[in-house]
Amino acid sequence: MIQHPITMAGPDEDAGDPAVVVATRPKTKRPPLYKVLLLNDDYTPMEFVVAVLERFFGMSHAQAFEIMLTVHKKGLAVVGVFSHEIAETKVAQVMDFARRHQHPLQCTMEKE
Ligand code: TYC
Repeated sequence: MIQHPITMAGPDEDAGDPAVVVATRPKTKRPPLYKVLLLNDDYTPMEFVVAVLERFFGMSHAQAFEIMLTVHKKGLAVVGVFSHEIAETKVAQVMDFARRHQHPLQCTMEKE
C-alpha cells in the first residue's frame, strides 16, 4: 500500500492517541418480528378454531370468527406478529391444545 509521507498514518500510528476521536453511530437494530400463521384443514371444527383464537390470541368472539372464516376460505391467515420467543410460545400452545383435543390444526411461524 502506497502512503503519502505527510498526511497518512502508518499502521496503528494513532493507536492510543487521545487526540484521535472516531465518531460512532449507536446502531440499535430492532429484533426481527415473526408472523404466526394458522392453516386450514378439513377436520378441525370451526368452533374449536374460534376458541383457539380467543384463548391464545386475545380476540373477541366476533374477531375470532372473522379470522377463522378467512383461514377456512383462503387456506391460511396471519393471526399475530410477535418477537421470536413469544411467537414460538403461541405456536407451541396452539399445537399442544389441538393435539390434546385430537384435532389436526396446524400453526406455524415465519420471519416477517
Ligand atoms: N375447514 C374447517 C372446517 O370446515 C374449519 C377450519 C378453519 C379449520 C380454520 C382450520 O385453521 C382452520 N371444519
